Amino acid sequence: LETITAYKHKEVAAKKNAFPISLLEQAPLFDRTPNSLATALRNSHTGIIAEHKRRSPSKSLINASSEVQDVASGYETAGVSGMSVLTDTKFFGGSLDDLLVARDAVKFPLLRKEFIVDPYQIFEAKAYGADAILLIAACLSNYQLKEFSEIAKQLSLDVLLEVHSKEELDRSLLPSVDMLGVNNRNLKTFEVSIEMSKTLAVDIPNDFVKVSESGISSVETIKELKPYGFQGFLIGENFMKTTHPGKSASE
Ligand code: IGP
Repeated sequence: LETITAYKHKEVAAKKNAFPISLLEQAPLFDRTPNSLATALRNSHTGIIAEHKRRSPSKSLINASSEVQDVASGYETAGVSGMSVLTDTKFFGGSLDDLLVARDAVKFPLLRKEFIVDPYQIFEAKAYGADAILLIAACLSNYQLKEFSEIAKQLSLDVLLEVHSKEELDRSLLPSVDMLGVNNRNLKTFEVSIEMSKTLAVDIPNDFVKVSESGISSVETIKELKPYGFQGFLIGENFMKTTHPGKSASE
């Protein structure tokens, strides 16, 4: 995780020079009215956020052949609540262009899945058509969590804040956060356990939409997690490893 965040700081520094925030604010999509992911999850019975993920540090190649517009339309047709688009290139093989292509293809809520370490990336999310951003507690200080989530709210973006421990959860219960995500995958060891969601669920107040992330591979797992108050389920690999991710999401 330290490797990734250090890389992200460098990436952002280079982009800021080439393309300052003042230019991002002029992007046509910057004035678009977002479609709330939190609201979509609250109003849904299934609550699936389906992810576009080509590869990952833990699994290397997942899907090299699907086109992002087909994946996005497939997910939307399948009736999931929203889509997560990985925009990191170096570790996950995604891009901001993927987000733009998905935005052009669908109307449902899109989450920018990125390691956000600088407010610049929140403005980027907005300029490329996202409705929500991910913030990862493990990458950010208390001050940053508050500052970054407030910036997102000013831009009318929903915030999904990801935690992996009680300590991270305790410093994440902020009024500017809409959804709290429990990552079942430990970002340091890549170990996956659904028990993580169950353990932390009891300490998440009901005013947050609870999202369980990673390692979800069956309807049984979703049924198991619902009694703990989860309304959102972030699923990537299980759909992306198939030839038609959208078709898998509808089954
Ligand atoms: C999806 P999975 O096991 O269904 O492919 O997981 C998603 O939760 C995972 O990609 C993820 C992630 C992240 C990726 C969760 N948090 C933070 C990158 C950064």
